[in-house]
Amino acid sequence: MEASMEQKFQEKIDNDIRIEPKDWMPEKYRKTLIRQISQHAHSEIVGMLPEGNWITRAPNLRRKVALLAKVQDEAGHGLYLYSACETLGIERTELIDQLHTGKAKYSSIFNYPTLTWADMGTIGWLVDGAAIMNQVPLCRCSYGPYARAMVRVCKEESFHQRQGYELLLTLSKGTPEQKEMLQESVNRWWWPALMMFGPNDADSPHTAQSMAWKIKRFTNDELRQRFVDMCVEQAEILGVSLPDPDLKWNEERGHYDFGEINWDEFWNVVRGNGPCNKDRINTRVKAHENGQWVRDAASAYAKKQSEKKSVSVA
Ligand code: FAQ
Repeated sequence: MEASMEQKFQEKIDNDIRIEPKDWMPEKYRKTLIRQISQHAHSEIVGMLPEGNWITRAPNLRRKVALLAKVQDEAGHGLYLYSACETLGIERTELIDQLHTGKAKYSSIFNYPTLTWADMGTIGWLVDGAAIMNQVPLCRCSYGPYARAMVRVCKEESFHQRQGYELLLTLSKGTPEQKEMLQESVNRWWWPALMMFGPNDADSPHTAQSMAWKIKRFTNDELRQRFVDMCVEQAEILGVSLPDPDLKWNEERGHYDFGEINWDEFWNVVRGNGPCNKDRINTRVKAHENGQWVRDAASAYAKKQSEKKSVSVA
């Protein structure tokens, strides 16, 4: 019985028919989606922190408004993604608890500090750039609610990427100090941005199955390569160098070769020992606790409204 259900399920996937919440799905498919979508949601929410840190220090009103809007957008992305995840039969409180207790991962990139104003541009260019490269294919993910959530997320991320690039372009035409700040920032963020795509395919335990289920449409290495190819040209326009002596065009492959990623650093950050892991989680937990009264007030209000409605219906 289970085997034939699984066969039909795979046939739907192979024919690009979306899986919806009430459809039968293998337990492992459901678990994989909960894992990926919740990690993605957590990344959006924790991802607000490095940039939120600079809102009060933006150099002018235009930059402040743009940064504020971007950080707000990330909160929105987290909310759509938590909602998509809840359609798989898990409560949001449980997901948040997994984040706060360190059971659930979030993207390694948000465990690095934002030390200068240029980091606001570099995050837009490289971090949002990597996020888009990874997320556009997710608009074609086999699970309907995730795929649909990603359409809006990608549109907003693409705006974020452009605001970051425009910020950097301004710095690139500025004073020698501004140019130096730009280069120093790119030097710090380049390698962590490449790590966002996850381990090399040979060391990625989930890629093969997620590709067969069309949750992922490209492997980690394929997307990382596309990202490198795209960035080289954009770096030239900015007049910055990318901190990799092995980066060079490979005529035969039709791609840029690049150096080996420091995987020890990656796993160290993923396991909780990066420069900001503890700070990020502590800040999240504190924000959650401080927001308890808002959740209580919203539930009390919703309860009152539904009581009023049931009285008027009776
Ligand atoms: N960081 O076998 P794989 C953003 C874990 S959103 C931490 O390759 P998979 C927006 C992985 O979870 C950025 N952990 O796994 C923004 C797994 O551990 P597990 C987030 C990582 O799932 C911009 C283990 O390693 N985007 O930036 C990382 O097939 C600016 C083995 O890995 C998404 O979440 C990592 N970088 O592929 C916000 C997109 N990489 O779960 C604010 C959706 C891997 O077994 C400002 N997610 N791991 O314990 C995906 O596409 C996939 O989940 C991958 C990983 C590609 C991230």
